[in-house]
Amino acid sequence: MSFFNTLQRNLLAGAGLIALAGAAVADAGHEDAANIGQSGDITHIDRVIEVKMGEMFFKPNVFDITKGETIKFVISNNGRAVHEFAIGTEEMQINHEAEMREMQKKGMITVNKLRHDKMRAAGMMHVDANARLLAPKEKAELVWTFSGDAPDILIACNVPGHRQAGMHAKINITGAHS
Ligand SMILES: [Cu+2]
Repeated sequence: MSFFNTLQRNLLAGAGLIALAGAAVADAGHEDAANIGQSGDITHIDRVIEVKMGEMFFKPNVFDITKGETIKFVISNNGRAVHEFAIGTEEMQINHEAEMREMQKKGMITVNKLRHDKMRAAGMMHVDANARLLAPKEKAELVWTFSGDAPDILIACNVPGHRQAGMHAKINITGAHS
């Protein structure tokens, strides 16, 4: 299963399919199927966190989360380059970066533009339950329930080179949500 699921945005509007996409993503890390949680229910949000992206950072870059909490991330790309906000294990981030490199090679992603037309043509629409890829000045939301038990979840930008340049953020999951 590819980290990039190819479900169309309109299909993802169905709640059942959101859950499906979340499961597919969790399976992306091969046999051990790291559990990183799932797409959250937008009618049961515990907390809203605003995140700014730029070269090469997330602000904030540490997220203290209670296990089971549903967070709505409101993500802005205030930078000049394309940036991504992706929740995943180290292994998932590495796999994702490899696919992103492919997309870059095929011209779907340039330094500062997203070519949705090319992604669509290749069947690689970048619609993942656990990630948002944003062109400069774009904004997006991502609702996630941190119910998983994978010990090494982080947030990273997998535009090739960005994570290595420091574009990653720590997620500390503690306790249990009441
Ligand atoms: Cu980036």
